[in-house]
Amino acid sequence: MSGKKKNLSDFDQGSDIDASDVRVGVVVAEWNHDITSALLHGAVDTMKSFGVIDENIHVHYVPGSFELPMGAKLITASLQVDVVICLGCVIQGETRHFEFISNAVANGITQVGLDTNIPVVFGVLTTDNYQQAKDRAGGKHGNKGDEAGATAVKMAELKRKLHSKSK
Ligand code: RBF
Repeated sequence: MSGKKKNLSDFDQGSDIDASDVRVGVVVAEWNHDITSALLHGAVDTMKSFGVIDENIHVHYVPGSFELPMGAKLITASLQVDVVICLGCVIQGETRHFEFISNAVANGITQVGLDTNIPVVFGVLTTDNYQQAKDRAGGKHGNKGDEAGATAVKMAELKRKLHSKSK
């Protein structure tokens, strides 16, 4: 990979993938809703461009980013999904909540994926301010939701490929 490219969306999106039977759970934090809903639109549009169908995209909401790992775990326990996407936006405030929430979410999301063997995609913005978040949710730095959607399809595909080899 070239060191110049900063966005996953700059890389080959794997357009030969047919994801028409991929089942996806999406957990969206309600905190900073205008940002997270823009991430959701990007993720859904991108997954559809790979062939994922509406009926196979299961969207659920949690209050804030801190709840994303539990939301993801509940989805893996109750729905038959190939992959889960977590979408949130944590903005630096005046207190240390930012670090606690960001670290807990990143660690929690990692743990859910490893514990369940279902890939969980980290689509959480952690920014210094609101404008930085806007710029990455459909603004001048693209939409990180697009990247989360593409990553989900690719991880579902990888899992399927390796699973079929093990049979
Ligand atoms: N949730 C977010 O998704 N993004 C935030 O920027 C955010 N900031 C918070 C700041 C404070 C001081 C607190 C108490 C909570 C914040 N939350 C934020 C909510 C958090 O993720 C969680 O929903 C609540 O703490 C309830 O468990």
